[in-house]
Amino acid sequence: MPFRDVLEITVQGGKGGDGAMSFMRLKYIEKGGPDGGHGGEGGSVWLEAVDNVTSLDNLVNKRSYRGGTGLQGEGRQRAGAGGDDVVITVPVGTLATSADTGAVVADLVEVGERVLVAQGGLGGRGNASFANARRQAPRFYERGTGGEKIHLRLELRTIADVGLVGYPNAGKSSLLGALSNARPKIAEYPFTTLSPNLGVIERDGPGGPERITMADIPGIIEDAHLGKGLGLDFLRHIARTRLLLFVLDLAEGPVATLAALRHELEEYDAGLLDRPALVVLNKIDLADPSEVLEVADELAAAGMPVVSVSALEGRGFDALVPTLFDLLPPRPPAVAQPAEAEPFEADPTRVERDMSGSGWVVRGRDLEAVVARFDADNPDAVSYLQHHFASLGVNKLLKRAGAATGDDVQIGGAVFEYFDEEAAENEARAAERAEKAGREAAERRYLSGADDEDADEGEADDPAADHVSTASAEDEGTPAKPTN
Ligand SMILES: Nc1nc2c(ncn2[C@@H]2O[C@H](COP(=O)(O)OP(=O)(O)OP(=O)(O)O)[C@@H](O)[C@H]2O)c(=O)[nH]1
Ligand SMILES: [Mg+2]
Repeated sequence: MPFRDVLEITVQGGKGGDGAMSFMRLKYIEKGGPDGGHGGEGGSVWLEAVDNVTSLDNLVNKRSYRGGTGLQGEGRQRAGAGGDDVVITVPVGTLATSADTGAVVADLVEVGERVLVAQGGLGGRGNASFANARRQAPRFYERGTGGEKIHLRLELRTIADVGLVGYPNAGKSSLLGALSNARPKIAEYPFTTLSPNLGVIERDGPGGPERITMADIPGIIEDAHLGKGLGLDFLRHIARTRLLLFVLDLAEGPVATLAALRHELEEYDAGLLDRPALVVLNKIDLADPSEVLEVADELAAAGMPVVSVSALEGRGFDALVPTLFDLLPPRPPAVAQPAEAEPFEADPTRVERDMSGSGWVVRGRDLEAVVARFDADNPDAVSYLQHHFASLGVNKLLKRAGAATGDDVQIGGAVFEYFDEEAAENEARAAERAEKAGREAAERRYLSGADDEDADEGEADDPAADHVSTASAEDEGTPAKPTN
């Protein structure tokens, strides 16, 4: 099976449970109070870094993950159970980015690290939460919300202290095998190594054992930066190491090879050339010492320390190992790399004409999210929603746009009927004034002995305080479905 180090998956949090609608039932008490509990939260999806897998191969067959669904709340104020979380294990060194925006979601550099990648939905509130002095028996509940969904690009980037960079067959695997505990495959043909191998080099230091991890990266060839050979994939792994070790075969034009390797790195990421590096001139057992010295001198012109070795015979390691420890820059402090917050785009509430041209559509993420959580066919829920409309300034916006009482107003998936409270109040006030004037006139007539005609009762009834009321079944049928 080919080695997978890049893969896309879809993760989604579970839906939150709906709140419950329930009323207490007690012996001898006919109507108990509302006691519906909250819905459970939806389960979330996490990524966790482990070190017992070295590729993304085991994710190949399952590309979609979803957290468990939260259960609905119950009577007696009992909350519904939360949905189960899902934990996806990935090799340490996995970088997760949004496949859509490229934003970093998780950079798992330590074993055991866990990052939330898709939050489960919220549970809805039960009807008990909506009771207050005015609304003692709310016959509605809040719905749970859907879980977060994201399309992730997972990329495995080997994390090692030292990265071995060289042409195929230069002896990189031989060197790793001779210096460390790793036992990579070694053979006399090129491209023996097809996926990165990791090894640990240990030595006794004054404060106990000191360790360096070394990655044997598949051979780089000319135009690797353009994707040639195993190219690009492995340049990525090299980019995650702190010290570069160029491995050159003494018999294969090492000076030109070094220049070519550096060129490939530079083309991929120019910053790589600024990284601490050293040169290992390998296979010295196949040449005479004078030739080795001459070539080593030539290589030194590049400005990096040069160590001559024979990976096969273990020669030169006395100089190589201390040089590695000396050159390795200190590990940067482990800073949890926070996911780059995606810019939060404001989605203000706004009013537009609907498609028919006679009604209105009110848009806005916050407003639509609130409406989606309630049953717009339920009068109790609608009267609750009206408070939100007022606080979000929906009524003012509609009025300014020119809405008139009776107009259809679509918000998310629900249709309401606009009621212009101010106009109604003005009308009522005018009627009151007219009534008062009539009464006074009648009184004057009475005092002056004129006809005692009844004063007009007027229509001073306080209009419903509702700003927007649902299209009721009598006049409109059930609220229309959204038009979009
Ligand atoms: N004589 C001699 N042969 C060596 C030495 N180092 C490696 N070799 C041989 O060179 C060949 C390639 O060695 P590998 O370690 O597989 O080379 P590599 O750089 O890992 O090659 P790829 O994985 O193909 O990129 C093998 O036949 C090794 O035995 C050395 O110091 N002296
Ligand atoms: Mg190899």
